[in-house]
Amino acid sequence: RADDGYRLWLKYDRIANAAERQGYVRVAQFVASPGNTPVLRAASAELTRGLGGLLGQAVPAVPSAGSRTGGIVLRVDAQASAAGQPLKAEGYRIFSEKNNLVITGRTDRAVLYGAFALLRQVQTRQPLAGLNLSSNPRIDFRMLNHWDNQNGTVERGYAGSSIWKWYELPERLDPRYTDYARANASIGINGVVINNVNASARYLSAEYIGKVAALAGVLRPYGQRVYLSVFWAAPKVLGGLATADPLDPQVKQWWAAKSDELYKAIPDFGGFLVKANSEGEPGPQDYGRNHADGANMLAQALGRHDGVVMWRAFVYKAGSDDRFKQAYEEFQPLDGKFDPKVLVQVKNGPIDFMAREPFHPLFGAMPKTPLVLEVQLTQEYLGFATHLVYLGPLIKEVLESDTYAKGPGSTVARVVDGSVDHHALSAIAGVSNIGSDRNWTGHPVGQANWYAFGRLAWDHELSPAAIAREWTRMTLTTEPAAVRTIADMLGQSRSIYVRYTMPLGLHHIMGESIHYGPQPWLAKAGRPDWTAVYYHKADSIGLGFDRTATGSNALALYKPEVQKQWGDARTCPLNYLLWFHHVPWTQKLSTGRTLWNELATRYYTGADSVLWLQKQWLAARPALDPALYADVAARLQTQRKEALWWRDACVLYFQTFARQPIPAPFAPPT
Ligand code: GCW
Repeated sequence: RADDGYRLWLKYDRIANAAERQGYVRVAQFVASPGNTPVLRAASAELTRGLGGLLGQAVPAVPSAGSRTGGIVLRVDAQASAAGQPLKAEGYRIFSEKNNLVITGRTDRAVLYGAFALLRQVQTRQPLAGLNLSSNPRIDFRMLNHWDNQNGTVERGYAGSSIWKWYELPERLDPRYTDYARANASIGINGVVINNVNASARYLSAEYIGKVAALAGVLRPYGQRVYLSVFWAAPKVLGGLATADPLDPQVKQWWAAKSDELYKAIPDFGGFLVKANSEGEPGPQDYGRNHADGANMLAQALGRHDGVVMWRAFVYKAGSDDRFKQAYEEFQPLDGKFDPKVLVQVKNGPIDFMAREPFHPLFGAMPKTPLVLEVQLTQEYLGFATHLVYLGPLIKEVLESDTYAKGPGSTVARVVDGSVDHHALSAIAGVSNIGSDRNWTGHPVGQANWYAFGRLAWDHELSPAAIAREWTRMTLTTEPAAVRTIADMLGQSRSIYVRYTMPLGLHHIMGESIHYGPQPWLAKAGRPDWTAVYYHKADSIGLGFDRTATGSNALALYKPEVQKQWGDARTCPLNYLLWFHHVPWTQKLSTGRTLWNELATRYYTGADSVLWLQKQWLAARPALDPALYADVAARLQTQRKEALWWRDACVLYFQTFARQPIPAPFAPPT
């Protein structure tokens, strides 16, 4: 049967090789589980289903192993430890005991994660016998943020409409919700913000709280809590109050009552995500208050309930000389002023989810505040669902960036996981790329971005290349040569995209509003920060945004070690060059080419690399499902067409400033 992609990486098709299958059968003859909680029942159901499929024979669930051996035992053990260290609440361990494989952890959720780890082991054809492995999540709140609207559309979504069917809830629970929850659990995601940060107040109405509660009921057995994005002015819109001032007693009272109502319906409700005073959304500044006043009021409204407030730092306004600095200027001075239940959620870069950005200068600059790293999985600036772009390397690049906040090694990952500043809370969020498309993500390889996010959120030490191989084997094929070919495509794909769209540190030169395709010529009065010319600053001398002391001086927001890396145009890594420097067209770069020649070379070789992607995909064809092969092959054709569009638009536009010929061997024949 043709693979329609619906099962994602949770494919439990029978292992073709009989000897290989037999090897697993010997150690996976039954699943013994007390099954006394919904989470444990989910874990044992997944194992019997998964192993049953992979081994091609029933793997029964039993309440306890008794004297049986050769099976899998699920065990919640408050004392569970690994290598002499107590496991974290969600950490698991798998080990052999009396010829059984025990999956253990301190909570039933830990056992659920262990169950998926064991299945992954089989799906990627690793041995089970004698297995001894353990894993703790490094970050506590591993969140998916949906930008889904109440009317079923998804902001910046390219995979159909929202999977949430509000008009059917709470009565009908689409079976898809369960498959969604399984997919999330399999990669360790434990929190879901179900609605867009550009939020409708309606989600806080009694009617919708009932619907959200029904969804929470589906996600709970899979270890996920539900959170809501809230509309700041809800007390006015829903409550009929005259104000939404966070210091107003009636406003406080309204939010406290709303929290009580939410927790009554959803006892494990996770909390609130807030976009305030950003891109036209209302917020505390409308009343002369600051972000901390707003966030703290909500935190206090949560009161005794076990929830948190994630307050977004994605703010910028017209009239600044450099948007790069704005979030820092508004938030950094508030460090130390936030309630302990507040986390500040910061995008990976200072502008907006570009294909490559320097890390956001707030990381490392707010030691008293737990910061959430927000990355975008949906490919708003990365080719929607038509360009093959694997985001593992992008996310890893950010996580590995060294802020030098407390000396070398103070990476963004360690700021976020709380280890640099010893925070009690830690969180990471991915803006979801899924929708109602049969295969969830539109582009089949978009699934890898959902997958990689979860895996890195759990353990930021994992390598994106290993994750790419793992995903490929679970999702596409286990044939070794094809796995290598595809993992190689995935590994290169983001660099290729950068080369033909925004090489050398160019940024924000995409099409207006829709953010699709190139529009480097975009200029307009009023909101220069919504144009392209504001960011690339091309002129007869050169190209790029001077953010050193001779320019906006945004570079000064970083620690001196970072400034040293990026501060000198002669030594700045080329990937970041035009982020920080206005470079003469004729300047010789470390590659030996002038800026103009290097720019043109990158656009041309980048666009031609799509031909390489196509060749690789063709080489893997015999190992792939035909329908899936054809789907990606067709999308690659679109990608090639659009890579040429980017190349020609940008090279020809910048040529009007550089006034130089396109270098050989790329120059079109005359
Ligand atoms: O990247 C921009 C998007 C907006 C989005 C905003 C944000 C949800 O273009 O669509 O709004 O960021 O992150 O708030």
